[in-house]
Amino acid sequence: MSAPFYITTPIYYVNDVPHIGHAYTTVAADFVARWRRLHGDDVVFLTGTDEHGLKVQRSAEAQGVTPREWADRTAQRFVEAWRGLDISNDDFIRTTEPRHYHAVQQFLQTVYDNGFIELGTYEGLYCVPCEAYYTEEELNDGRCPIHDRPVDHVTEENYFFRLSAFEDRLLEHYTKHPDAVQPESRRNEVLGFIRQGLRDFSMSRTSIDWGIPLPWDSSHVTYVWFDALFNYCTAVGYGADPARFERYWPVNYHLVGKDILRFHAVYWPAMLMAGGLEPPQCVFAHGWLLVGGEKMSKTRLNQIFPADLVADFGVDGVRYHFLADQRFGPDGDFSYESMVARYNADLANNFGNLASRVLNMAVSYLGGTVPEERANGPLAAAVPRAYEAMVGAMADLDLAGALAALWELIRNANAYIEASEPWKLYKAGETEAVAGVLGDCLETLRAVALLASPAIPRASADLWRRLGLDGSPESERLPDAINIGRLPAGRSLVKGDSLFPRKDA
Ligand code: ME8
Repeated sequence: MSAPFYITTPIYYVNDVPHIGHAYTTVAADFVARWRRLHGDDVVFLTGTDEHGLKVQRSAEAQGVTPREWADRTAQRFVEAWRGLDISNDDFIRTTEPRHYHAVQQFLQTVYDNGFIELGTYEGLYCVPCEAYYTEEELNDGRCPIHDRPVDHVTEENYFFRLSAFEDRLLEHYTKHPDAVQPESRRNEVLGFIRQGLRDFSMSRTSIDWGIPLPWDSSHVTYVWFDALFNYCTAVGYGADPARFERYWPVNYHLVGKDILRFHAVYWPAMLMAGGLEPPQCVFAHGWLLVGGEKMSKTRLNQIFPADLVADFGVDGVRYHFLADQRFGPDGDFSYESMVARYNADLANNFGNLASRVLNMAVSYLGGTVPEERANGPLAAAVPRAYEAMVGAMADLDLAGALAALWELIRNANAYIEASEPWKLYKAGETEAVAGVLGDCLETLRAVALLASPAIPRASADLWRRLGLDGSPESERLPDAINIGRLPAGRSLVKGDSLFPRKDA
């Protein structure tokens, strides 16, 4: 029976259209989901949209439409953006769906009955883009530390979530599960925040009605973050399908940007505990994709849209860049120039070139069929070594490291061709030796197509077909599928066009 594996992206606000910052997290989650499927896991990969709250309500007002119309319109943009990047999500959740209303209300009632929600008055400083309250000390000269804009002074009668009751339990949880927040620097940040002392937070609003009403007091709607975080439980059947929920919860990975770490690693586990549920197995917070050294945002007008990059680099080119160009964890700068450079170096020169050289030689020297012979040269050991390195890196979500290990194999294969000079062997009439060398290279290409498929599914599937293989890399199961000798002799090879044509700077 295959193992359950549940991975999520944040659900994105529908006040904004999808840009490459959103794509960054989503492509990363897709890579991991595909990698796990390739190992036979029963994967649920969830993404979606966050549609309630003041921020969305105000965007809709600015457009002169109802929040629901606005949400319908923008949610569709996200669906299309992910289709355009070959994202393999199993579900797309919208917080305005009835399934989510039911789940949230049931959960709220449980937390209320457990005594962790109580009525109070709130007076505070609120940042609408964050949908969060700040204290004076947290602001920079009275401005939101994330959005660098003035905050609103708000007084409301609110229900409060008793976060303060969970300080010890959270610390105990993170001591027992040191990997539950990654990377390490983020874990330290979370521990530091908890140790400073946790304040109860207001979890309802009366000033707006665009939200989920509290089941015991319909004059209040649920605070958008309380509603949004619960999407992760709704999607796997909380309150509707207990067996399914039991199977996938607690989630394996929540991938999030560092901007929303606190919500995911402090509020969320406490909320779950309050409702008698287990906290996430791991919250992994990555850094920002910066443009010219700044975070991309609507107000800075420095947003880049995935479809524009796909037009220039293809789907695989864009996916590969996000995964390989910066480590998953720290911030990284995005630039068109470095994208061209990496595309040419890694995809056109290394990957594409290896495929076309090997296939061309096999067509010229072997009549275009997979030979029986194998030289059992250095690649026979390099293939499993690359796979093992990828397994290790992927276990740590070192996505760029995993691809670097695979590209090391590609470089080894190119170097092996240089060293063994099949063209000379062919001229010298050493037919068996040529077949042996190319046999090893073709086996390696098969392994490369297989291991690259979670990152660059299109080129990998194309290469798979050119190798005369049936099905697609996705129909294979690792680790068995990595074994050398899986490429059947006698199959017809196809040269085809270049997989990644070079780009001019
Ligand atoms: O925060 N670099 O939604 P959001 C890297 N609805 N990642 C980026 C990025 C950038 N420049 N910009 C955005 C919300 N992201 C809430 C989440 S979850 C229950 C609710 C990515 O639309 C990154 O994953 O503001 C970040 O955390 C997320 O988009 C924020 O998306």
